[in-house]
Amino acid sequence: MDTRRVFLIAGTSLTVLVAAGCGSDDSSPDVSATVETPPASLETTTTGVPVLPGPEGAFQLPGEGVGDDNAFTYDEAAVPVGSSVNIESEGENGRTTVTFNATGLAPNRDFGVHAHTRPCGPQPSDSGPHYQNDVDPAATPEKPSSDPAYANPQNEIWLDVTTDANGNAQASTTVDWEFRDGEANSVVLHAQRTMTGPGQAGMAGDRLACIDEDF
Ligand SMILES: [Cu+2]
Repeated sequence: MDTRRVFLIAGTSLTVLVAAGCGSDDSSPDVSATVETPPASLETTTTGVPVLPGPEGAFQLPGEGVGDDNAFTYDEAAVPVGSSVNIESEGENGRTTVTFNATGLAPNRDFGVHAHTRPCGPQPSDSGPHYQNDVDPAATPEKPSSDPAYANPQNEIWLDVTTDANGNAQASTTVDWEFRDGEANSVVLHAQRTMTGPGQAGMAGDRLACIDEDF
């Protein structure tokens, strides 16, 4: 009996310690499950080179970012802290395929998703306009391209999704071009599906979240 009780107490303490060890976002113990992997990976990294593991793609509030790759949510209801996005981009022989995998977003809702030019920042607008292969000559910083001849899913990267009941979603797109080096730096999640009509093409409502991606 005594031994068992001691074991249970020890087990409990260990759990608390592990949870505390994850505590880069100590304000929300509920998300500890989503950040369990990073500490484990860090422990096995004995070379002294801090490989930033899991946090990549896990959304945080602006100002709480870790490392160079930021993933910010500007709307915690739609894109909860700890939800995550994984983006893969493969360019080859003049074609590029980008895939988008999200977990833990708000369930059963639409998101417009695009590649944007600038890195994420504290403000939703920091990520700049959409990356375009053929750049719309009429676009300005104040008035981004909304001409369907340029703002379309063949000339930009669009990865609109509808989440399932668990808030998960996948999308993939292939375009007939490769990114110019350094000119696409983020992926932005918007509040609506992307519109296509003249004067509104490419628009998809508020920017809800942003993740750095070095295309
Ligand atoms: Cu966008």
